Amino acid sequence: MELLKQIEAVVREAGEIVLSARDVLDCTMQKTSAADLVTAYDLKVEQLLKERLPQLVPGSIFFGEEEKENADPSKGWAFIVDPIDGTANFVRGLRQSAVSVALAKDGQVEYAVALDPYRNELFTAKRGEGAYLNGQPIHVSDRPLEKGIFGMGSAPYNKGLHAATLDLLGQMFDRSCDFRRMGAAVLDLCAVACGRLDAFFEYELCPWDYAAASLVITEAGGTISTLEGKPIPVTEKCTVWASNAVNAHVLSELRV
Ligand code: LIP
Repeated sequence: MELLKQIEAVVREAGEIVLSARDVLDCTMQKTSAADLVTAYDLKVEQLLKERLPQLVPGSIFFGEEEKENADPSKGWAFIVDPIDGTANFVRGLRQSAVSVALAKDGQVEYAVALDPYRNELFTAKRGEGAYLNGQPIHVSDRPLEKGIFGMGSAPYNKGLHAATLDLLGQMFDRSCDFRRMGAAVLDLCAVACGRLDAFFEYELCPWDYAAASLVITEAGGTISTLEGKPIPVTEKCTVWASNAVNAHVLSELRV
């Protein structure tokens, strides 16, 4: 079985754990703040992925959101994993969360698998071979922002970014029809890839939030960078801008 299919199979097993969750509030803990949560299910999913994924690529490392320590994912093969993206949604039963796995080689994402277990939507990509939703090719929209809807994240773990976030939100809202804040960056970015959203920004995301979706977007004909217009790293937190090709120029016209 080809490597992408092998990763998909493990991610689907992880999705079953998400769907099996019961009494999530009883197993929820705070990390850095009341906004930054982790549950026993995040840990259970990450444990499954940590056990199974590195076996698929001997010598690879595992870089996961809930690990106490992570090795440098920019050297050799590295699985970059968010076991449950949108944990705050998961805790509250909002059913807008994802399991996200990127496989990078020397800091460049080569394979991407992101699963919305609630809608049974599996976004996949292999570098140079396109992006897919449940096996069907996907492509970004061709809607200009003035006729579009964009997604955004509110960087809830860093209150120091709220003023900048709200300023940019106002700029983008003035140029568009509307915006959505759905609470799972992986799904927001995949929504850009399949044309449901026409752009996205957030002032702070971690590699596990954006790594897989970054490849899905570029393989779907979209663009993704930092808000400063630099390439997305896979080693550190950064600002994120993503859009369809039609709106790529908008970033240079914004005050970020
Ligand atoms: C979350 C993202 C969300 C973002 C949060 C956080 P987590 O991921 O999905 O969009 O605003 O800052 O990064 O922590 O639930 O995996």
